[in-house]
Amino acid sequence: MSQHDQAIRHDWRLEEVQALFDLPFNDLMFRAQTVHRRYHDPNAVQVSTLLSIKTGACPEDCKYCPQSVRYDTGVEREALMELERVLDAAGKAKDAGATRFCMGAAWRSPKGKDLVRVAEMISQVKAMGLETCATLGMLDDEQTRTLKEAGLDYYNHNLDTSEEFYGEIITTRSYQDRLDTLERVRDAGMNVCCGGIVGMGESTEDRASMLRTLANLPEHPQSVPINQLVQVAGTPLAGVEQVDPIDFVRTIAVARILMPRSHVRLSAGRTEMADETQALCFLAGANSIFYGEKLLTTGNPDVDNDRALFRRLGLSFEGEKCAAAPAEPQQAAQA
Ligand code: SAM
Ligand code: DTB
Ligand code: SF4
Repeated sequence: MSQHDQAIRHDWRLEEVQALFDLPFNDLMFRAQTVHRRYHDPNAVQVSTLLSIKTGACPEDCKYCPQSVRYDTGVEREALMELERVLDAAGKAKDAGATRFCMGAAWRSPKGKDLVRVAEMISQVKAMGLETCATLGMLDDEQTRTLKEAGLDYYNHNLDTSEEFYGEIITTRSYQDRLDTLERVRDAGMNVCCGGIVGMGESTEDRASMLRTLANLPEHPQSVPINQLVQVAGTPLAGVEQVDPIDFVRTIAVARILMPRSHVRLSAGRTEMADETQALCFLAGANSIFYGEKLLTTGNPDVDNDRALFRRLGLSFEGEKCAAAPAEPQQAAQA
């Protein structure tokens, strides 16, 4: 695809994005699927496995998050994980078919010698033949350089929601702080993984605004995770009205149209989602998932369930030919 591909735009207006959300569902899906097929294998899905390397007691106040020290969610504080345990988990993820291993820490930003330890985890996981991703909070220039030098492939840092709605969700760091970290990561030449959460009580306009901000960055994030809020008892967002599955699928479709080359990840929330909703998300252009029984602190579908779903849909694991191919005749479809 040429550098001057007209479909790769960074000048979306809010009304245009809003108009995509307002399309009849079938028209929206057709447009998303058309874009998807132009840039991607429509039946291949990238799979990443998550590990929480530092859990709980985070000083930030993100209202959705079970790891904030401010909410009583039952998540226990844990120290930074030992290297051996991280490598063990990475080995298991690789054996199960994951191609990327994402390490997450409940930090506002990394401190002192912790980053040196994380850098060692990154280089050793990479040496196992896995792509590496980390999500450690805000970064300064030197920290960004350290991660780049360790060989980090992707850095995850989400916008989470629109700039307009952001103040309702987080008060301990600004939208601009997030954009600054994203700029550092991009300028250091690492791949950016950046998306948000749907189902926090935001409006459709907020969803449109967040996706517009992502699409109008100087480069589209290579990976765009769209999370459905996992409601955790004790967080301020527990009990908020749940998102209509069709509206969730629309959000995926608009992300696909706005950022044609990016991997759009159907992220948190799959445990609570019907298989049919997930199938619509893949049809709308999602081509990445978190794979493995746990996200960071909450559950994710069993690997066996995901393999069965992939078989029913004829999907394969990107970069790992036949990892999910049927070993026996397809049965699940009749169930
Ligand atoms: N502490 C770092 C930070 O906030 O950047 C990294 C880890 S943090 C858990 C990574 C992302 O997970 C958040 O930005 C948010 O988008 C997502 N997340 C956290 N809790 C969630 C929940 N309950 N449901 C859906 N997504 C969630
Ligand atoms: C992302 O966008 N979603 C992931 C990952 N990036 C780090 C995290 C989801 C966390 C869900 C709540 C939990 O398990 O603690
Ligand atoms: Fe901390 Fe990240 Fe959770 Fe916010 S999302 S409370 S920064 S772990």
